[in-house]
Amino acid sequence: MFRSVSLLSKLRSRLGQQPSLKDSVRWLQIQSSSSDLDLRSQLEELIPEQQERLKKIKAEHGKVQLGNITVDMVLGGMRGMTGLLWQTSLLDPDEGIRFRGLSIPECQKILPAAKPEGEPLPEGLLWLLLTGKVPSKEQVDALSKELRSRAVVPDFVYKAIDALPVTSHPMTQFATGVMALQVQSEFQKAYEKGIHKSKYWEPTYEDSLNLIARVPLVAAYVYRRIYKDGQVIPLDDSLDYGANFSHMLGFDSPKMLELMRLYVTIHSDHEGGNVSAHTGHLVASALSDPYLSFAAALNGLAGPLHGLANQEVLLWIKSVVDECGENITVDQLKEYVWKTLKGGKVVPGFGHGVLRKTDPRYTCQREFALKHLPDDPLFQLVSKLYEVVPPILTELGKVKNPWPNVDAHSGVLLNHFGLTEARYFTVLFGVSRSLGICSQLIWDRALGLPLERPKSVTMEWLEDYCKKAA
Ligand code: NMX
Ligand code: MLT
Repeated sequence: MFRSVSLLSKLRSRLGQQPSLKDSVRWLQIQSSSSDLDLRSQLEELIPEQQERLKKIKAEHGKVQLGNITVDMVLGGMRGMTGLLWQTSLLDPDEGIRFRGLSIPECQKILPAAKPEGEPLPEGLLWLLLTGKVPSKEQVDALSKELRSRAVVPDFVYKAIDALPVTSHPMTQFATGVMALQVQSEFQKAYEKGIHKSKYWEPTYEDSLNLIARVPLVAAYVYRRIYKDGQVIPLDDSLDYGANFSHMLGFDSPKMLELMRLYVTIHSDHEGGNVSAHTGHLVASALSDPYLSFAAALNGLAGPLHGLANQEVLLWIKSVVDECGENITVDQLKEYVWKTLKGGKVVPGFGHGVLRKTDPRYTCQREFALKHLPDDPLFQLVSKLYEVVPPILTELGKVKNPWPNVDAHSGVLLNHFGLTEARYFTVLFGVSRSLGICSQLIWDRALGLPLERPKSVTMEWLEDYCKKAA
């Protein structure tokens, strides 16, 4: 199966010039052949072969060099330093993310949807991330049902959130809820009972699926608590994962349900080095259970250079409108961007640690907007920013990627459908990221990946080393 995805990459280049053949052959290569509807039993089959694969890589290629570490890398946030194994997705600087080899447009085409030509169902993406296979609609429906049956949140979780002032940041309330969910960790219980290390992945799987199933309830509780007088909307047993999340937040329009399916799918995973994924993986490497690991990841996501940027973008766009009105001219917009930069601030939603072109997650959200809300004034402002900001960031001379990232677009879509509270946006990102981080955590335990512990050095060490090396 994993071989079929790598075969797919080879096929991709060979079939590049034959668009009519291309899609059907890809489809055949990666579609799940099994009719088994149970995700866990699929993993049981896959794990032994992947363990062998990793053993072989270690034995045959363990000493192969993957690059040189420079002082710039050590001082520059480890950019460009290959240092992690992350199976669920891979990021290309120019092309953007691929989930198990599939780009976002491919996922939109191939993954099962709720309706014809609709956006992918996040459960299908979860299946793909975990197994590397494209599930059938029946498999996705079975997973939807399983997630609904796991979506039970004990009252003490809500009480833990209620102990915080209602004015606390939504991410603080959300992470607190996730920490309270930890009380039910199967991994912790199993570890206390002395589980054999070869079985670690099993309670990790249970925790992960429970966590993924439960975080929308916790997130929706936080939203309704802060913005809707605490009037909670229960899960609807007839809805899929993304639609249910939107429903529990209080948004039931068919377009918003589609947006939420797309949103949860595209924010789920962005290879392993981003702050939230890396934090989750690092904390889990100490055998902390998925709840502890994911709560840590959320705290990284809550930083303004990472996930909180989606909040910052809408607040910034609204401040532009407040100051200059909706019909702002290009010259006024340029002036506003320069004012932001001269104030020692970043332009939120632009730039990236790895990407060097427009983020395909931005592009697919733009396509959604063109289809569903082309006349929205804030969407039109976002489109103007696409023209105005990159040349200015390029002119600065130091910005490595002047193009927009995922966060440049998401806020205006949510705002259009009535989810206007920018401070809440990062919680949505967090719910989605549970899919990617937890999928990889299951594989971390299945593959027996070790404690993460890189070497650090001091400035004295660096000076001394470089003197000797000169
Ligand atoms: N506005 C102003 N300055 C920027 C921007 C921007 N959008 N992007 C990069 N720079 C600056 C950066 O602050 C740094 O300045 P200095 O040397 O004075 O510290 C310089 O350009 C070089 O940075 P890069 O190497 O291009 O970017 P880096 O990899 O360090 O950081 C980000 C990547 C994403 C943190 C950065 O581009 C940024 O701050 N963007 C705005 C915040 C944002 O949108 N974050 C969301 C990223 C996506 N996500 O969801 O996580
Ligand atoms: C993400 O989705 O995690 C962000 O784009 C940041 C990153 O990849 O570094």
